Amino acid sequence: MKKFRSDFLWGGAVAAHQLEGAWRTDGKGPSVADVMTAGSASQPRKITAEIKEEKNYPNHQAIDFYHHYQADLKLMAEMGFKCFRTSIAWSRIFPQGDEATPNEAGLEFYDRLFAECLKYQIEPIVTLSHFEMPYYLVTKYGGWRNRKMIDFFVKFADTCFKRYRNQVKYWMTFNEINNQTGYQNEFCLFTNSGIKAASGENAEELMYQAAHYELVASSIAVEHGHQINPEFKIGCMLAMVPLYPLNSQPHNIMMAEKAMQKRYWFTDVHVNGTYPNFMETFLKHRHYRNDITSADRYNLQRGTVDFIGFSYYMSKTVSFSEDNPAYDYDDYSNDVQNPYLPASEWGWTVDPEGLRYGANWFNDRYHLPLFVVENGLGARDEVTSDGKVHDDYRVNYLREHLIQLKKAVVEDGIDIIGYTPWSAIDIVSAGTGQMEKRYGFVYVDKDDQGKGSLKRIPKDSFYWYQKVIASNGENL
Ligand code: P53
Repeated sequence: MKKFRSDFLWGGAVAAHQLEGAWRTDGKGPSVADVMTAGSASQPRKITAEIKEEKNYPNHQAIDFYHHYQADLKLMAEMGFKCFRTSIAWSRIFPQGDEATPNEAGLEFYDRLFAECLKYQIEPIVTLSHFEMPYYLVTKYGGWRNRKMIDFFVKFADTCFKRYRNQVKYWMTFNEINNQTGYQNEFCLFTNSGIKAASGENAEELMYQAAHYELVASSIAVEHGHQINPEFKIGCMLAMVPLYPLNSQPHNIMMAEKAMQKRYWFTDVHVNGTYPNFMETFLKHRHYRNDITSADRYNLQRGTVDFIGFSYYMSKTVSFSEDNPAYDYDDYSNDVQNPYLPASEWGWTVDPEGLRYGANWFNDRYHLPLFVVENGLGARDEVTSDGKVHDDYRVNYLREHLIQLKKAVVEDGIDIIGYTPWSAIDIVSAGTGQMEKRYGFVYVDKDDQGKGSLKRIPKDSFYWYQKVIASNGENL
C-alpha cells in the first residue's frame, strides 16, 4: 500500500446526545445525558436524580441538529464527506427502554437522516450505544448492573438493524466500552453503563459485571446483525489512550504492560470471543464472583466483530510505585506527566505519533481492519472581525495526526478503512458539558450558558479538510 485505499472513508463523527437536542420531541424519553448538568475543565458535570428547573442541561437543546440536519449535512457534503458517524439515540426508539414496541416517530427521524446522507452518497456509520441509554433503565433496573439489560439492548439493536438494513452498512455496538475503567470517576460508569455506585458498593466490581453484560449483549447483536444482513460490518469501539512507561526501568515497562492489559482486555473479548488469561486470573485474585455463565461464553464466541473502531486523542504515561508491587493499574493513581508532550487547556496531551502506535498495537494483536472513528482537538475558537474562525491550531493537530496515520498505512501496511475526526461540527462536550470546548470543522454560535443564535460558520479547518478529502489524503 502506497496510499490511503481508494475507497477510504473520510468523514466526521458526532454522537446523538451531543448534537441533536429535541430531548422531548416526537416521543423521545430522557437519557442519561439529559440528567447531566454543564461543567468545565475544573468543575465536573453533576448527575441529578431528576431534572431540576434551575439547572443548565446542555444536551437538551445541544445544537438542535434534530431541526438543522438538512443544512448541516449540506455542509458536510460540501467538505466532501464520504461518511458520517453518528449514533442512534436509544431513547428515541425505546423512550423507556423496556417497551414491547418501538416509537415510530423516533425511527422516522433516522429514516430521514440516513436518506439525507445517502442523497449525497455519504455513508452513515452508526454507533448503537454512545453514552445515551434511556434514563428509565437506570431508575427501574439499575442500568447495566442488571442482566435484563442484555435483552433490552438486543431488542434495540435488532430494531435498528432491521429498520435501516438497506441504509446502514457499518455499525458499532458500544462507544468506548473501555472508558469505564475510570470507574473512580462517576461520569465514566454512569455514561457507559448507567450505574451510580452507592456508598459502600465496590465500583470496580460493578464495572466488571456491567462490562461483561455489555460484551455479551454486543456479541448477540453482532450475530443477529450478520443474520439480518450478511453485508453488515459490525465493529467494537475502544478509546485508545496508549499508556507509556515513564522510562526504561523494568518495573515501569511492566507497569505499562499491565496497565495496557487492564484498559484493552475488552478488545480480546470482542475480537476473540474469549476472556484473556490475565483477566480471568485478575477476577479470581480479586474474589469477584461475577455472573458469567457458560451460555454467555458460548454467545461471546458466536458474535465476534468485523473491525475495530477506535478513538484517539492523547497518550498517557505511567510509573511504578513501591506500594503497588502487583502493578495493579488504576486510571488515576499511576499516571504521571510525560516530559516530552504538550497538553491542551483541558490537560489532554498532544501526541500525534501515539496514533500510529495505537494503530500498530491493535493491528499486531487482532489482525482486523481498523477504523479511526474519533480524533481531534478540543479548543476555544474565536469569531474574528472578518466573521471567520481561524483555527490553525486545529489544522495543525489534525495534519500531524494524519501524517502519522499515513505512516501506519504506507510504512506499517495496516488496513485502515476510514477516518472520522471529532467532530464534524461543534457540539456539546461529553466530558465537561461545555460548548466552548470545540472540536468542529463548523462553528456553532452557542456558549457555555446555552446562549447564541445557533448560526453555523465553516472554520478555516473546513476548507483545509475539503482539500485533504479531495486529494485522498495526499494534500495535507
Ligand atoms: P470531550 C475521555 C477520554 C477519551 C475520550 O471528549 C472520551 C472521553 C470522555 O470525555 O470521549 C470521547 O467531549 C467520546 C465523545 C467525546 C469525545 O471523546 O469530553 O466518545 O463522546 O465527546 C471528546 O472533550
